[in-house]
Amino acid sequence: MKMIMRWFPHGDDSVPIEYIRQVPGVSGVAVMLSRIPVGEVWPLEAVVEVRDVVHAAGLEMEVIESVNIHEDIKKGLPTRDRYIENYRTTIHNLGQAGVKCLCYNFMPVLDWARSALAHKLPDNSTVLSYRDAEVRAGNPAEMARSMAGESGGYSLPGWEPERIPAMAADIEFYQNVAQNEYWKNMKYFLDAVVPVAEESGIRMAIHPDDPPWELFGLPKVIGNLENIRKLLALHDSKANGVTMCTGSLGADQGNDMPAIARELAALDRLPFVHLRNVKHLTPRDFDESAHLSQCGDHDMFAIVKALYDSGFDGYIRPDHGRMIWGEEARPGYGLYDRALGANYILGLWEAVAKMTPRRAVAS
Ligand SMILES: [Mn+2]
Repeated sequence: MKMIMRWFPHGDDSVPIEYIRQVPGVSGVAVMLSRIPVGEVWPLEAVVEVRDVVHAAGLEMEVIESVNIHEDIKKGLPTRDRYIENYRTTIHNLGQAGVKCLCYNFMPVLDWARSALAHKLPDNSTVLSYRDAEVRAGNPAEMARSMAGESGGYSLPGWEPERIPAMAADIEFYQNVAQNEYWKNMKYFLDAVVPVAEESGIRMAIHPDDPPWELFGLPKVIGNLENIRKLLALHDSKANGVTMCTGSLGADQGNDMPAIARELAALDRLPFVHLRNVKHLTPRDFDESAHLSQCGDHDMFAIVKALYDSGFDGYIRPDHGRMIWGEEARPGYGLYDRALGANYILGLWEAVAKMTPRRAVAS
Protein backbone atom coordinates (compact mmCIF):
# COMPACT_ATOMS: atom_id res chain seq x y z
CA MET A 1 0.00 0.00 0.00
CA LYS A 2 1.22 3.46 -0.80
CA MET A 3 -0.22 6.56 0.84
CA ILE A 4 -0.43 9.55 -1.48
CA MET A 5 -2.09 12.96 -1.55
CA ARG A 6 -3.64 14.95 -4.36
CA TRP A 7 -1.62 17.94 -5.56
CA PHE A 8 -2.23 20.48 -8.30
CA PRO A 9 0.84 21.62 -10.25
CA HIS A 10 1.57 24.92 -12.02
CA GLY A 11 0.93 27.08 -8.95
CA ASP A 12 -2.71 26.02 -8.83
CA ASP A 13 -2.45 24.73 -5.25
CA SER A 14 -2.01 26.55 -1.95
CA VAL A 15 0.06 23.64 -0.67
CA PRO A 16 3.74 23.60 -1.68
CA ILE A 17 4.81 20.13 -2.74
CA GLU A 18 7.67 20.31 -0.23
CA TYR A 19 5.08 20.36 2.56
CA ILE A 20 3.48 17.17 1.30
CA ARG A 21 6.81 15.43 1.60
CA GLN A 22 6.82 16.35 5.29
CA VAL A 23 3.61 14.44 5.97
CA PRO A 24 4.90 11.21 7.53
CA GLY A 25 4.27 8.13 5.44
CA VAL A 26 3.20 9.90 2.26
CA SER A 27 5.23 8.67 -0.72
CA GLY A 28 3.70 10.47 -3.67
CA VAL A 29 1.04 12.66 -5.22
CA ALA A 30 -1.86 12.26 -7.63
CA VAL A 31 -1.83 15.06 -10.17
CA MET A 32 -3.70 16.38 -13.16
CA LEU A 33 -2.68 18.77 -15.91
CA SER A 34 -5.73 20.96 -15.72
CA ARG A 35 -4.48 23.46 -18.31
CA ILE A 36 -4.82 21.00 -21.15
CA PRO A 37 -8.34 21.25 -22.59
CA VAL A 38 -10.51 18.16 -22.13
CA GLY A 39 -10.13 15.90 -25.16
CA GLU A 40 -6.62 17.00 -26.14
CA VAL A 41 -3.46 14.89 -25.84
CA TRP A 42 -1.27 15.29 -22.76
CA PRO A 43 2.15 15.70 -24.41
CA LEU A 44 4.93 13.57 -22.94
CA GLU A 45 7.11 16.65 -22.30
CA ALA A 46 4.35 18.30 -20.25
CA VAL A 47 3.87 15.16 -18.14
CA VAL A 48 7.62 14.72 -17.64
CA GLU A 49 8.00 18.36 -16.62
CA VAL A 50 5.52 17.92 -13.77
CA ARG A 51 6.93 14.51 -12.85
CA ASP A 52 10.39 16.06 -12.51
CA VAL A 53 9.03 18.73 -10.15
CA VAL A 54 7.44 15.96 -8.05
CA HIS A 55 10.62 13.86 -8.09
CA ALA A 56 12.73 16.86 -7.14
CA ALA A 57 10.59 17.12 -4.00
CA GLY A 58 11.41 13.49 -3.17
CA LEU A 59 7.94 12.18 -4.06
CA GLU A 60 6.52 9.80 -6.67
CA MET A 61 4.02 10.58 -9.41
CA GLU A 62 2.53 7.16 -10.11
CA VAL A 63 -1.11 8.24 -10.06
CA ILE A 64 -2.96 10.64 -12.34
CA GLU A 65 -6.27 12.09 -11.24
CA SER A 66 -7.83 12.71 -13.62
CA VAL A 67 -7.69 12.68 -17.40
CA ASN A 68 -11.24 13.82 -18.03
CA ILE A 69 -13.25 12.30 -20.84
CA HIS A 70 -14.61 14.45 -23.62
CA GLU A 71 -18.41 14.66 -23.59
CA ASP A 72 -18.57 13.44 -27.23
CA ILE A 73 -17.20 10.06 -26.04
CA LYS A 74 -19.87 9.79 -23.35
CA LYS A 75 -22.53 10.85 -25.83
CA GLY A 76 -21.33 8.33 -28.40
CA LEU A 77 -21.08 10.93 -31.17
CA PRO A 78 -19.21 10.14 -34.41
CA THR A 79 -16.59 12.70 -33.36
CA ARG A 80 -15.68 10.49 -30.38
CA ASP A 81 -13.04 8.52 -32.29
CA ARG A 82 -10.73 11.50 -32.53
CA TYR A 83 -10.99 12.08 -28.78
CA ILE A 84 -10.55 8.40 -28.00
CA GLU A 85 -7.41 8.35 -30.15
CA ASN A 86 -6.13 11.32 -28.14
CA TYR A 87 -6.94 9.49 -24.91
CA ARG A 88 -4.99 6.45 -26.11
CA THR A 89 -2.00 8.66 -26.90
CA THR A 90 -2.25 10.28 -23.47
CA ILE A 91 -2.28 6.87 -21.74
CA HIS A 92 0.78 5.84 -23.75
CA ASN A 93 2.58 9.05 -22.77
CA LEU A 94 1.68 8.61 -19.10
CA GLY A 95 3.11 5.09 -19.18
CA GLN A 96 6.32 6.46 -20.69
CA ALA A 97 6.55 8.86 -17.76
CA GLY A 98 6.20 6.04 -15.20
CA VAL A 99 2.55 6.48 -14.28
CA LYS A 100 0.91 3.30 -12.93
CA CYS A 101 -2.68 4.28 -12.21
CA LEU A 102 -5.17 6.53 -13.98
CA CYS A 103 -8.28 7.67 -12.12
CA TYR A 104 -11.15 8.92 -14.29
CA ASN A 105 -14.90 9.12 -14.21
CA PHE A 106 -17.63 8.53 -16.75
CA MET A 107 -20.36 10.69 -15.25
CA PRO A 108 -22.37 12.59 -17.85
CA VAL A 109 -22.02 16.40 -17.70
CA LEU A 110 -21.43 16.67 -13.95
CA ASP A 111 -18.19 15.61 -12.37
CA TRP A 112 -19.46 15.95 -8.81
CA ALA A 113 -22.07 18.03 -7.01
CA ARG A 114 -22.28 19.80 -3.65
CA SER A 115 -24.64 22.45 -2.33
CA ALA A 116 -21.93 24.22 -0.30
CA LEU A 117 -18.15 24.23 -0.33
CA ALA A 118 -17.67 25.85 3.08
CA HIS A 119 -20.42 24.59 5.36
CA LYS A 120 -19.59 25.38 8.98
CA LEU A 121 -19.47 22.53 11.51
CA PRO A 122 -19.99 23.08 15.27
CA ASP A 123 -16.21 23.29 15.82
CA ASN A 124 -16.04 26.13 13.24
CA SER A 125 -14.18 24.04 10.72
CA THR A 126 -15.74 24.13 7.24
CA VAL A 127 -16.53 21.27 4.90
CA LEU A 128 -18.18 20.49 1.59
CA SER A 129 -21.80 19.56 2.10
CA TYR A 130 -24.69 18.18 0.12
CA ARG A 131 -28.37 19.00 0.57
CA ASP A 132 -30.42 17.10 -1.95
CA ALA A 133 -33.39 19.48 -2.18
CA GLU A 134 -31.11 22.49 -2.68
CA VAL A 135 -29.19 20.80 -5.47
CA ARG A 136 -32.37 19.67 -7.24
CA ALA A 137 -33.99 23.10 -6.89
CA GLY A 138 -31.23 24.73 -8.90
CA ASN A 139 -29.70 23.84 -12.22
CA PRO A 140 -26.13 22.67 -12.81
CA ALA A 141 -24.95 25.90 -14.40
CA GLU A 142 -26.22 27.88 -11.40
CA MET A 143 -24.62 25.38 -9.07
CA ALA A 144 -21.33 25.65 -10.97
CA ARG A 145 -21.40 29.43 -10.74
CA SER A 146 -22.18 29.45 -7.03
CA MET A 147 -19.48 26.83 -6.37
CA ALA A 148 -16.98 28.90 -8.35
CA GLY A 149 -17.88 31.88 -6.15
CA GLU A 150 -16.99 29.84 -3.05
CA SER A 151 -13.86 28.22 -4.41
CA GLY A 152 -11.46 30.92 -3.27
CA GLY A 153 -10.32 31.59 -6.81
CA TYR A 154 -9.15 28.04 -7.49
CA SER A 155 -10.46 26.11 -10.45
CA LEU A 156 -12.64 23.21 -9.40
CA PRO A 157 -11.55 20.00 -11.10
CA GLY A 158 -14.34 18.82 -13.38
CA TRP A 159 -16.11 22.18 -13.26
CA GLU A 160 -13.95 23.98 -15.77
CA PRO A 161 -15.62 27.33 -16.65
CA GLU A 162 -15.56 26.59 -20.39
CA ARG A 163 -17.93 23.68 -19.81
CA ILE A 164 -20.66 25.69 -18.12
CA PRO A 165 -22.28 27.27 -21.23
CA ALA A 166 -22.86 23.83 -22.78
CA MET A 167 -24.30 22.24 -19.66
CA ALA A 168 -27.98 22.94 -20.23
CA ALA A 169 -27.85 21.56 -23.78
CA ASP A 170 -25.82 18.56 -22.63
CA ILE A 171 -28.34 17.71 -19.92
CA GLU A 172 -31.13 18.02 -22.46
CA PHE A 173 -29.24 15.67 -24.78
CA TYR A 174 -29.06 12.93 -22.16
CA GLN A 175 -32.79 13.01 -21.42
CA ASN A 176 -33.14 10.88 -24.56
CA VAL A 177 -30.22 8.55 -23.93
CA ALA A 178 -31.27 5.20 -22.47
CA GLN A 179 -29.18 3.74 -19.67
CA ASN A 180 -28.10 0.77 -21.80
CA GLU A 181 -27.03 3.07 -24.65
CA TYR A 182 -24.86 4.98 -22.22
CA TRP A 183 -23.24 1.74 -21.05
CA LYS A 184 -22.54 0.84 -24.67
CA ASN A 185 -20.67 4.12 -25.04
CA MET A 186 -18.63 3.24 -21.97
CA LYS A 187 -17.82 -0.19 -23.39
CA TYR A 188 -16.78 1.36 -26.70
CA PHE A 189 -14.40 3.64 -24.80
CA LEU A 190 -12.98 0.87 -22.58
CA ASP A 191 -12.46 -1.54 -25.48
CA ALA A 192 -10.36 1.17 -27.15
CA VAL A 193 -8.30 2.37 -24.20
CA VAL A 194 -7.83 -0.61 -21.85
CA PRO A 195 -5.50 -2.49 -24.26
CA VAL A 196 -3.28 0.61 -24.43
CA ALA A 197 -3.34 0.82 -20.65
CA GLU A 198 -2.26 -2.84 -20.45
CA GLU A 199 0.66 -2.22 -22.82
CA SER A 200 1.61 0.93 -20.92
CA GLY A 201 1.66 -0.67 -17.46
CA ILE A 202 -1.25 1.50 -16.33
CA ARG A 203 -4.35 0.49 -14.42
CA MET A 204 -7.49 2.46 -15.17
CA ALA A 205 -9.53 3.21 -12.04
CA ILE A 206 -13.02 4.59 -12.52
CA HIS A 207 -14.25 6.95 -9.81
CA PRO A 208 -17.82 6.44 -8.57
CA ASP A 209 -20.56 8.94 -9.27
CA ASP A 210 -20.62 11.72 -6.71
CA PRO A 211 -23.30 11.66 -5.33
CA PRO A 212 -24.09 8.06 -6.27
CA TRP A 213 -27.75 8.67 -7.10
CA GLU A 214 -29.77 10.09 -9.97
CA LEU A 215 -29.62 13.85 -10.59
CA PHE A 216 -31.20 15.97 -13.32
CA GLY A 217 -32.39 12.91 -15.25
CA LEU A 218 -28.81 11.97 -16.21
CA PRO A 219 -27.74 8.34 -16.75
CA LYS A 220 -26.20 6.69 -13.71
CA VAL A 221 -22.94 4.86 -13.97
CA ILE A 222 -21.07 3.78 -10.85
CA GLY A 223 -23.24 4.10 -7.76
CA ASN A 224 -23.33 0.61 -6.29
CA LEU A 225 -21.67 -2.80 -6.36
CA GLU A 226 -24.02 -4.12 -9.02
CA ASN A 227 -22.91 -1.41 -11.45
CA ILE A 228 -19.27 -1.90 -10.52
CA ARG A 229 -19.55 -5.59 -11.39
CA LYS A 230 -21.15 -4.62 -14.68
CA LEU A 231 -18.29 -2.21 -15.39
CA LEU A 232 -15.66 -4.85 -14.66
CA ALA A 233 -17.44 -7.28 -17.00
CA LEU A 234 -17.56 -4.72 -19.84
CA HIS A 235 -13.89 -5.32 -20.48
CA ASP A 236 -12.28 -8.16 -18.54
CA SER A 237 -8.79 -6.98 -17.70
CA LYS A 238 -6.84 -6.12 -14.55
CA ALA A 239 -6.26 -2.77 -16.25
CA ASN A 240 -10.00 -2.08 -16.06
CA GLY A 241 -10.37 -1.26 -12.37
CA VAL A 242 -12.02 0.96 -9.82
CA THR A 243 -11.22 3.84 -7.49
CA MET A 244 -13.21 3.04 -4.38
CA CYS A 245 -14.18 6.41 -2.94
CA THR A 246 -15.82 6.03 0.46
CA GLY A 247 -17.02 9.61 0.29
CA SER A 248 -18.88 9.15 -3.00
CA LEU A 249 -19.97 5.53 -3.03
CA GLY A 250 -20.38 5.66 0.74
CA ALA A 251 -22.80 8.59 0.52
CA ASP A 252 -25.40 5.94 -0.24
CA GLN A 253 -25.85 4.13 3.04
CA GLY A 254 -27.03 1.06 1.17
CA ASN A 255 -23.45 0.51 0.00
CA ASP A 256 -21.49 -1.78 2.33
CA MET A 257 -18.02 -0.30 2.02
CA PRO A 258 -16.00 -3.09 3.73
CA ALA A 259 -17.80 -5.68 1.57
CA ILE A 260 -17.09 -3.72 -1.62
CA ALA A 261 -13.45 -3.27 -0.57
CA ARG A 262 -13.11 -7.01 0.05
CA GLU A 263 -14.66 -8.02 -3.25
CA LEU A 264 -12.70 -5.59 -5.43
CA ALA A 265 -9.36 -6.07 -3.69
CA ALA A 266 -9.68 -9.85 -3.83
CA LEU A 267 -10.37 -9.62 -7.57
CA ASP A 268 -7.29 -7.40 -7.92
CA ARG A 269 -9.40 -4.76 -9.64
CA LEU A 270 -8.84 -2.07 -7.01
CA PRO A 271 -5.74 -0.02 -7.76
CA PHE A 272 -6.83 3.13 -5.92
CA VAL A 273 -8.84 4.03 -2.82
CA HIS A 274 -10.11 7.42 -1.63
CA LEU A 275 -10.79 7.35 2.09
CA ARG A 276 -12.95 10.00 3.64
CA ASN A 277 -15.87 10.05 6.01
CA VAL A 278 -19.37 11.44 5.64
CA LYS A 279 -21.97 12.34 8.25
CA HIS A 280 -25.57 11.94 7.15
CA LEU A 281 -28.40 14.17 8.29
CA THR A 282 -30.88 12.17 6.22
CA PRO A 283 -30.22 9.37 3.70
CA ARG A 284 -29.81 12.04 0.98
CA ASP A 285 -28.25 14.91 2.94
CA PHE A 286 -24.73 14.79 4.29
CA ASP A 287 -21.66 16.72 5.37
CA GLU A 288 -18.14 15.62 4.64
CA SER A 289 -16.41 15.07 7.98
CA ALA A 290 -13.04 14.41 9.58
CA HIS A 291 -11.65 10.98 8.73
CA LEU A 292 -12.09 9.33 12.13
CA SER A 293 -14.84 6.74 12.50
CA GLN A 294 -16.27 8.70 15.42
CA CYS A 295 -16.69 11.81 13.26
CA GLY A 296 -18.86 10.25 10.55
CA ASP A 297 -20.91 7.24 9.52
CA HIS A 298 -18.12 5.00 8.22
CA ASP A 299 -16.30 2.41 10.27
CA MET A 300 -12.85 3.29 8.94
CA PHE A 301 -11.21 0.47 10.87
CA ALA A 302 -13.50 -2.04 9.17
CA ILE A 303 -12.73 -0.55 5.74
CA VAL A 304 -8.97 -0.56 6.28
CA LYS A 305 -9.11 -4.09 7.71
CA ALA A 306 -11.13 -5.29 4.71
CA LEU A 307 -8.51 -3.84 2.37
CA TYR A 308 -5.63 -5.35 4.30
CA ASP A 309 -7.19 -8.77 4.68
CA SER A 310 -7.98 -8.93 0.94
CA GLY A 311 -4.40 -8.27 -0.06
CA PHE A 312 -4.92 -4.68 -1.22
CA ASP A 313 -1.67 -3.39 -2.68
CA GLY A 314 -2.68 -0.15 -4.38
CA TYR A 315 -2.70 3.54 -3.60
CA ILE A 316 -4.73 5.22 -0.87
CA ARG A 317 -5.25 8.91 -0.47
CA PRO A 318 -7.13 10.80 2.20
CA ASP A 319 -9.79 12.33 0.01
CA HIS A 320 -11.21 15.71 0.96
CA GLY A 321 -10.48 17.21 4.34
CA ARG A 322 -12.06 19.92 6.45
CA MET A 323 -10.66 23.45 6.41
CA ILE A 324 -9.10 23.99 9.84
CA TRP A 325 -6.63 26.17 11.73
CA GLY A 326 -7.29 29.19 9.54
CA GLU A 327 -5.95 27.55 6.41
CA GLU A 328 -7.02 29.02 3.08
CA ALA A 329 -6.94 26.50 0.29
CA ARG A 330 -8.80 24.91 -2.56
CA PRO A 331 -12.11 23.53 -1.15
CA GLY A 332 -11.53 20.06 0.28
CA TYR A 333 -7.80 20.22 -0.37
CA GLY A 334 -6.25 22.00 2.57
CA LEU A 335 -3.05 20.43 3.87
CA TYR A 336 -3.80 20.16 7.59
CA ASP A 337 -6.87 17.96 7.75
CA ARG A 338 -5.73 15.73 4.93
CA ALA A 339 -2.41 15.23 6.76
CA LEU A 340 -4.35 14.26 9.88
CA GLY A 341 -6.45 11.88 7.77
CA ALA A 342 -3.44 10.30 6.09
CA ASN A 343 -1.81 9.61 9.43
CA TYR A 344 -4.99 8.28 10.98
CA ILE A 345 -5.33 5.83 8.08
CA LEU A 346 -1.65 4.88 8.31
CA GLY A 347 -2.18 4.26 12.03
CA LEU A 348 -5.12 1.99 11.34
CA TRP A 349 -3.10 0.18 8.67
CA GLU A 350 -0.15 -0.40 11.00
CA ALA A 351 -2.41 -1.67 13.77
CA VAL A 352 -4.29 -4.03 11.46
CA ALA A 353 -1.03 -5.26 9.91
CA LYS A 354 0.54 -6.01 13.28
CA MET A 355 -2.55 -7.69 14.67
CA THR A 356 -3.38 -9.77 11.60
CA PRO A 357 -0.71 -11.76 9.86
CA ARG A 358 -1.51 -11.34 6.18
CA ARG A 359 -2.91 -14.45 4.64
CA ALA A 360 -1.46 -15.56 1.34
CA VAL A 361 -3.50 -14.12 -1.50
CA ALA A 362 -3.46 -15.92 -4.81
CA SER A 363 -2.18 -13.66 -7.54
MN1 LIG B 1 -13.15 10.60 -4.33
